[in-house]
Amino acid sequence: MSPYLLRLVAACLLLAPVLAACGGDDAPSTTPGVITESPNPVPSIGGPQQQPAPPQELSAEPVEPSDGAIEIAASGLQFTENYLHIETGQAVTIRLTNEDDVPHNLRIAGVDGQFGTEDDAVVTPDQVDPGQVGELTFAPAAPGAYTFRCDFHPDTMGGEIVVGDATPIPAVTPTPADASSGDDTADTPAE
Ligand SMILES: [Cu+2]
Repeated sequence: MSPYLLRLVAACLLLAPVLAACGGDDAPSTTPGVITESPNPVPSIGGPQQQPAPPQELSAEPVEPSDGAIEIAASGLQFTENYLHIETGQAVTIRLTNEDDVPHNLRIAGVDGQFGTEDDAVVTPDQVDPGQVGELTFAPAAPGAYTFRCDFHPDTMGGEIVVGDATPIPAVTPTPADASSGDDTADTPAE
């Protein structure tokens, strides 16, 4: 390559970014009056994400807090009250008394609709032993229906906390066919 060509190539390389920067794109990247919204991981308007269906038939009537608290029990491997209702913007303390002789707890899925994630609300202690009381405070950011469950009995113990005038998610009720096939396929070792 001749020295002349080399200089030409070098000049082009040096000029390329300048030409690209000057060409065409004369609109400023920030337009006055236009607010760019930043992504928000917590939906504040749309409400909670799709929640799992509770694995226990809901109580007929919703339970409202009394003095900011709702008292429920775990008894006979079920939540005694599992259809709870609070107003939008309200915080509620849920107190769970374990009347059984096995551990229970109560975990709310939170806005992401998933159990076992950071936005869950879980009673303290997270294992409520027989005779103990566990407690949590739930202050949802958005109205909607939130599912809770017992981590020790996730297939049989659960419920709904309805915030505002949302509709509770119906429980999954096993059909007789499901129940019998479930028994058939249950792999319990002979004792
Ligand atoms: Cu349980």
